[in-house]
Amino acid sequence: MMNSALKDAGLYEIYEKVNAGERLDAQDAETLYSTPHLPLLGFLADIVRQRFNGNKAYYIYNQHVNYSNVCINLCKFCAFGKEKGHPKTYEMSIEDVVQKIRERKNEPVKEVHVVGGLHPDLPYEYYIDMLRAIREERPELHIQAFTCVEIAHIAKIGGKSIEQTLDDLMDAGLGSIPGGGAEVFSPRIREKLCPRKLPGAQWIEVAKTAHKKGLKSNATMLYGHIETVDERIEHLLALREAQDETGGFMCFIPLAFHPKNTALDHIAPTSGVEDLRNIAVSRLLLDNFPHIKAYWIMLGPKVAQIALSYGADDLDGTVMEEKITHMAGAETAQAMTRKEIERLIRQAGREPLERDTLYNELH
Ligand code: V47
Repeated sequence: MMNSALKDAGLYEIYEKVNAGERLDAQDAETLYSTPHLPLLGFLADIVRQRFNGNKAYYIYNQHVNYSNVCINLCKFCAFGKEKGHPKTYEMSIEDVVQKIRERKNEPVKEVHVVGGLHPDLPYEYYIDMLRAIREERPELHIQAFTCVEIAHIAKIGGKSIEQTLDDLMDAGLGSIPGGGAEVFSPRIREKLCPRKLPGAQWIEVAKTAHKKGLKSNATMLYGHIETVDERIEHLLALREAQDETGGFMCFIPLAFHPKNTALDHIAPTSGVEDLRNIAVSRLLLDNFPHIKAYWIMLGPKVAQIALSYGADDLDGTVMEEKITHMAGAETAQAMTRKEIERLIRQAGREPLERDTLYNELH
């Protein structure tokens, strides 16, 4: 039955490769991005998911802190970053950040995810001292902070190399690096949407430099704006190549573009089919990434739950106070309880497992 359905859909050769654990190429990715047979795509991605993660689906008890929205990059897809002097900007002092951590000290938070805009004049020490202060307030917390783009910016502000900056940040308590800022690596997209942002090749260099120091990181791709399928495939293949070299990526997160309040608000939001397709193709192409995250904040809990049958094995977490997607019109809640997350996972037929940032199982 399944064989003939795969043959009729022109997906049988890819199925054979997936079954044999053979690597898919750009041509296969084109086929997967264009097939109308979504359930078959899910079937294929599920083979790889299961190989990596069996019946488990992960979540984390985490907290987000966005220290400032002042930004010199002003990317067209972003509703969060604002130019210095704009009436809607804010900037948290280190004490404000510590206060956010303190507020949840009675909760079993395992990770704090700290990111912000590229602030023109916060000094190098601000970032170092912030990590130290968080560590002092709650030493057991894993600090996942500063995207590769922020790290390059912090290095520039401090007049230091990426290596030295990473050493200083690690010394102050940096535990891992989140996957943001990757967007789409294509120079065409960067030129059109985020010309001031760190070029894709340099984003990868920062990640690889971190990996070589033993620091793990995540990777993302922002899809559903003006990127072509080929640009998505190039992005995924560049990440796969970097991962072959270092093995330092933990997780890949396809991020669904939210157009509201951005300079691209004429673009329609992504559809459920596109969301599931991006999860599935990433799972199939990134055969060296242990985890694929369906970030419920951006997908909505319903699509994120279905994504667990399309290659994803992680829903992210409790989050709390998310700003980047909500500024861009997300209608999801800003937090989910453990119980709600576990229910979504169980109903998808998976075993919910609370994890720490490095995917150690906690229960
Ligand atoms: O880099 C900005 C994206 C990213 C919009 O590593 C937008 O586990 C959609 O990377 N619509 C930041 N997306 C968030 C991020 C992330 C989130 C959760 C977990 C992890 C992880 C990483 O958000 C930015 C950018 O690509 N973004 N604006 C928007 N309007």
